[in-house]
Amino acid sequence: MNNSLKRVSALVMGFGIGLGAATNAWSQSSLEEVMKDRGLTQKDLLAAAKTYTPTGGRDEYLAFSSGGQSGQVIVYGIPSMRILKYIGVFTPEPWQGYGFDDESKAVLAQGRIHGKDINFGDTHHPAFSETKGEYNGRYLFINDKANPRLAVIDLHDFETKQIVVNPFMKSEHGGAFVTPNTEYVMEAAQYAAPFEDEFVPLEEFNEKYRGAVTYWKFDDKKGRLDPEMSFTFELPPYSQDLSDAGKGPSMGWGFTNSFCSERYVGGIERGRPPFEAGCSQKDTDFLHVTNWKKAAELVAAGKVKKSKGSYMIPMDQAVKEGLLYLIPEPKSPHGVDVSPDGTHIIVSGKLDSHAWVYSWDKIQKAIKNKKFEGKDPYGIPIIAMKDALHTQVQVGLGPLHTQYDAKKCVVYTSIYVDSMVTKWDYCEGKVLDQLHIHYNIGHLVAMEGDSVSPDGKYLVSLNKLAIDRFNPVGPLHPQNHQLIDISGDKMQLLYDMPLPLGEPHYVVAIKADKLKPAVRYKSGWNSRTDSKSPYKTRAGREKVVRGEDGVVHVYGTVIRSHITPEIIEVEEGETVSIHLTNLERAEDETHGFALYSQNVNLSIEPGKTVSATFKAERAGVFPYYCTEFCSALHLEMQGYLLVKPKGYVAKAGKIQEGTKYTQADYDKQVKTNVDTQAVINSVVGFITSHNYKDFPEVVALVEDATDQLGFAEEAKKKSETFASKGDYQNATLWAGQWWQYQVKTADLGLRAKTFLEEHGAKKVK
Ligand code: K7E
Ligand code: CUA
Repeated sequence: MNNSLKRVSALVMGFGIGLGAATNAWSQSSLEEVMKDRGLTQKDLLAAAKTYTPTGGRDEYLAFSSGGQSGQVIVYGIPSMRILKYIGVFTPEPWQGYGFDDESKAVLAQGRIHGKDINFGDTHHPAFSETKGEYNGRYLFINDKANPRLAVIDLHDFETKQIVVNPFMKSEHGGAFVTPNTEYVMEAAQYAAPFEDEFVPLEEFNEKYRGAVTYWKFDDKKGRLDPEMSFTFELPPYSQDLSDAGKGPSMGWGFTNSFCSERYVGGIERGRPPFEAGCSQKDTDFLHVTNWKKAAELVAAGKVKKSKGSYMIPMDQAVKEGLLYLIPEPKSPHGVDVSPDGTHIIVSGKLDSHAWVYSWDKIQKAIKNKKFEGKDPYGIPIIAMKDALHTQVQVGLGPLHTQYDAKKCVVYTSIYVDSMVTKWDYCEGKVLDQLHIHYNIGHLVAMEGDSVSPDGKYLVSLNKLAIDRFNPVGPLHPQNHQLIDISGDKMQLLYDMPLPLGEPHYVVAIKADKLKPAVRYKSGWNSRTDSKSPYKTRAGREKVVRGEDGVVHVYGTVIRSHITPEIIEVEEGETVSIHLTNLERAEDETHGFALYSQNVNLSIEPGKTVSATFKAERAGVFPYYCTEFCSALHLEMQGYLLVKPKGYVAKAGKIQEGTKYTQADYDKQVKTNVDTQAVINSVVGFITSHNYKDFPEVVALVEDATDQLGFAEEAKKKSETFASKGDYQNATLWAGQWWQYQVKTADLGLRAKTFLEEHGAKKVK
């Protein structure tokens, strides 16, 4: 290797020297010694072998966890339990620039309520989009319990695209649950409240406070929920809880729990018994059965009126049209889970030690024969428990949620009070196995557990308390997600994963190979609207425009290792809108942009265009820089926003050069550049003599390298022009820039070469 190649390689290939020594130290200890040192058993080793993923390895499943109060979604791999991403949803997330760039601010602004920004969400239930009941890997939905909202995340880039606010509810819980072809996303209210946005006294609770379930129409082509075509069922004020959509024979129907059909209103400070006493008096609550298919037909036929801009089906209309029924269910229920084949529905009551299995066949017969045991105070027909129930099974104290296995009839129910998972057979009605977890399990998730064909294999237990499982970190403990192997007859606990970001309620897990996320955007892309940004800027077309809107628009670009423009001048009081396009095509070459004291912090992934608009209220000097360590000259990726006082008159003179250069400096730089070019040529020779066009990753790198080489050529011309005029100051500086572009070309070229070598590229003639 010649000297300049070494220099370039050292510069561009990073700083990883001396790994060999560490490897040797490892190999000195035997497995037995490590086991002894760390006090590991054979069982531990087996568990480790089932979860350990060697460097570069991939997971079989990806889990999408609610981030609880963080208002985010957490993505991790199964079985490794390694966290891969936090997706900003209802909450600003600085690293992704979410809630900082204008484009994502517009998404968060969709979630405003009565004009107020709400910068958190109490996320509970994520759900995948489905085709014929199978996860299709295209979208993820998640709800916000505190401020009744739903969000749409596109799994093409793992970004939040839309937030909708429920026009009727004041809180919700039973969302997001998806119908088998993602026709609708269910969202059910939790705490009853008046539909109007005005004061209604609690004395009018029974008459004016209402529950509801909304079926949000999903427009599959646009990838967005369509509020115009969505409809809501008015429901009694029973504190609706979770929902699930029917499938197979129960396709077209939805199921929603309730936990306070007593309609009790507390007021402990007024001497009234509290909510908890009044809401747990009756032995049963009501499962609500709604017919969304028929409701959609009524909407299409123009038979449903709109209220607050959205379709609303009043209870009397729902009853008259046969769209709404009630069935008694175990006291204070929580989960309602429809079986993969759609024939059974399992409901667990927190205050009942049984899980109740309903038969859809029986429910349907009762509806068909109009066999009801009576009506509730709102005139809704009630199907008798005996006319709907298949069986009841004693599963443990405080059963909550149920997941279905790949094996027929086998289910897993979370047992909150007893801190365990019960595996049981809902066809035969018998318990098969029980496993203690740590501690107080809430939801649990099996692989593809909500689809029509669950995979089984692993179960994750989402525990409410961690207590003594991890190193103490103060009174607020992390959450504990425990991985359980369910492939055999006996459940086996494999691994504890601490999750320190809000209280996740539910997780959904999908086969990793169903996801096909992009590695870059189309050039100049607004990722939030999924369209070309009007601010897209190409290399060499950077400009500053004082627009008719009175705003100073900066059309800029970022690429290793400079931001263009590097100097922005505005006047005090002007509004500035900085639009930056990342010109990179190479994988993982994200640039950041942070600006002093203006709360501007952007993430610009390859191809993306983002904007930041702010008022330059005060005169001053505001440095900006790239926040991602993107290249050896990352620290030099910087610039200045100069906010001049009103009426400022520039002093004569120019920028003083800190260092002076001579012809000798110029000649030295040119020599380096000529050597570097030889290296580049040899790398290019290697690439073009192989079938690199068969590797899209390499094609992208080559495109970027070609761009950089083009820039090098331009800088070279400039340096030569200055040299010919004897201006060695500028000649040397431009020769330096010429070399910078060469280094980036070489970096990309070497990355491409390594990729080809590692992926067995073939030589072509
Ligand atoms: Cu916490 Cu599904 Cu909101 Cu149960 S929910 S635990
Ligand atoms: Cu771009 Cu650091």
